[in-house]
Amino acid sequence: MEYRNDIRNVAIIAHVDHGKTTLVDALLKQSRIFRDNQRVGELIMDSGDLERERGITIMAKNTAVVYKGVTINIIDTPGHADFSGEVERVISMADGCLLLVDSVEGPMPQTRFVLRKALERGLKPILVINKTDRENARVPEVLAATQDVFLELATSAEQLDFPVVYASGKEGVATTDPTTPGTDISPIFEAILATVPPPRVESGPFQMLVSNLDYDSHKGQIAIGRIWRGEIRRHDSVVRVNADGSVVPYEIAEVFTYLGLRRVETEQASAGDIVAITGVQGVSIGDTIASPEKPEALPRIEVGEPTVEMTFGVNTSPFAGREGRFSTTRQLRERLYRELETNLSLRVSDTAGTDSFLVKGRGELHLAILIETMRREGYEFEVSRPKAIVKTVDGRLQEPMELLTLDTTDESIGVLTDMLAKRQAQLADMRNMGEGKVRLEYRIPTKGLFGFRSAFLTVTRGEGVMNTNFIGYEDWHGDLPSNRAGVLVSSETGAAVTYGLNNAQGRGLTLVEPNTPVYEGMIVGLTQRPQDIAINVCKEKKKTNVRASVSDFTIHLTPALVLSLEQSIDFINDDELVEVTPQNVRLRKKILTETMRLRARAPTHRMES
Ligand SMILES: Nc1nc2c(ncn2[C@@H]2O[C@H](COP(=O)(O)OP(=O)(O)OP(=O)(O)O)[C@@H](O)[C@H]2O)c(=O)[nH]1
Ligand SMILES: [Mg+2]
Repeated sequence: MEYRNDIRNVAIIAHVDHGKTTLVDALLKQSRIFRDNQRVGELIMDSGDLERERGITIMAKNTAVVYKGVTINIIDTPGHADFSGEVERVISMADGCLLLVDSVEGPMPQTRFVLRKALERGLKPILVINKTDRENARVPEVLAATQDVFLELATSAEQLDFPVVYASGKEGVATTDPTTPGTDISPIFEAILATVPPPRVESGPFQMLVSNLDYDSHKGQIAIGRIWRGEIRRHDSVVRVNADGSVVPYEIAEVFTYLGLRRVETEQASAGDIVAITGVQGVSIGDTIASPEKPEALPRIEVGEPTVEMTFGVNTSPFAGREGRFSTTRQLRERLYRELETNLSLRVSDTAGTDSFLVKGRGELHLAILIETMRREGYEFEVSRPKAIVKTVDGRLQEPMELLTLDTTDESIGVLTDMLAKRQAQLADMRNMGEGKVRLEYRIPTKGLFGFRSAFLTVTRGEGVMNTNFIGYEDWHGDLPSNRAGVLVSSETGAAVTYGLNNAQGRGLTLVEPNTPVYEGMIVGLTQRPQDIAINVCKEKKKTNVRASVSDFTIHLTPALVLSLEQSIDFINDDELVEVTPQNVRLRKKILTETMRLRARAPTHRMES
């Protein structure tokens, strides 16, 4: 067997926020692939709009640097558990990984998840204790705790023999000796060269697994992946091997490899290279592209099952068709099914109702990001309340469970314990993290998590950090009563006015500002009462001939409460919907008129025969 010493393929994996993308910045900047005067900024790989706005990585991406004549292909992955499918999607391109662990937080549930995936795949790990510049870094404890995780997950003694690098991605320094501060990031490069095995080269007819897709308006679809066997040149004839073994022929247009943030056209690429190729259309992630001489499919990429579902439907609100560019069933359907080509842990299916689709994902954030992306593309539609995906195993109803990790302060424990008991959570672990900080771990049904995030942030005044990880299915824990109070529902269609909103504020908090167009059945506020209240927020003060008293002129409205898209999705009940358009996110009752709602609620009369 031959090896290519001019290449290393390495994935960067970690729990959310442990500094993966920042470390990639340092690797890119210090490998001198940018011109000296080029401004490159921060979190360079987080190039998506939503990634920049939220400061999180959503999609795995690759880049490459050259160090001592060796091309190092670097794959940055997301750390948020909802995007675990991305890690599973790209990890097969690598032969080794950098496992980052925050020197204060230590190993977290997602650290364990991604390390398990990497070890199962046989990746050679390098442990990076990161953010060592942090004030209360606990390097020795974090190292010991991470070693325990390795002990638990390693499948061979060899996997326990990993190098450790201490780094601050932010300061761009690393060292292998914790007592000697680093001066640059080169110890990471050196560890990669020494530890990550060079790719094995299999000679024979071309074969590559598509791990990512891109699109170029001139070149069409771009398939990205690692070549496993043989080589490829432009104008080569290839076939796409489908899941059923059938093949579709293509001619390769161009072949690119990576350098920094650019794709560089190349004459020829071979086994071990990560390439982007054009000329193949209609490809999905997981497809194999191979030489027609030997059209064998590589094992498809397996990703974890979705746990949360919601329906996406055509917008049925009275304002439908006003704000979106794409609003028909056909457009919605086409867009959702297209998403499946790249979003591997997503599932879409038709429903009995012809105007809506069932969409399943790995968590609320996974689905919320899809909704936000679609609305920015100009789609308008409505979505239902998320539900945990239940299944029947051996005749027993089962539901998904999560490990919930909360980092908070001592004072919040009491309130959180009460809140979580109502959501069927069980305390699994409680650790004192020093200085009044605690880490709580709960086992909780996925359904119990809906609406919890915003409640948790309120309780901890935005200071708490919460993480969830899917741990498996368990027997159904019983129904959960809705713990939300009623809402204020507009009884009219028109524009909300100060007078009407002021009345509404007598009953609760309002969600709309004066002059906002509202419709009958739209949710315009929240109450403390258990029941919904229909209210006319368009109501003007009666005009009288009598001069108004001074107080009438000076109505001071409390500013409307603005719910984000995720909060809106979290907030609604089963009889409600979120209407999403490029300009607005509105909440509404499914049934718009109060009479019809009351009729639907009333016990149905049995027909006497
Ligand atoms: N003190 C300190 N902060 C860091 C360091 N590296 C990253 N950060 C900060 O940690 C936060 C998260 O950094 P990212 O690089 O986006 O983390 P990530 O692991 O890529 O996050 P996800 O991709 O969303 O999982 C940012 O606010 C960074 O500025 C470091 O070495 N030291
Ligand atoms: Mg990142």
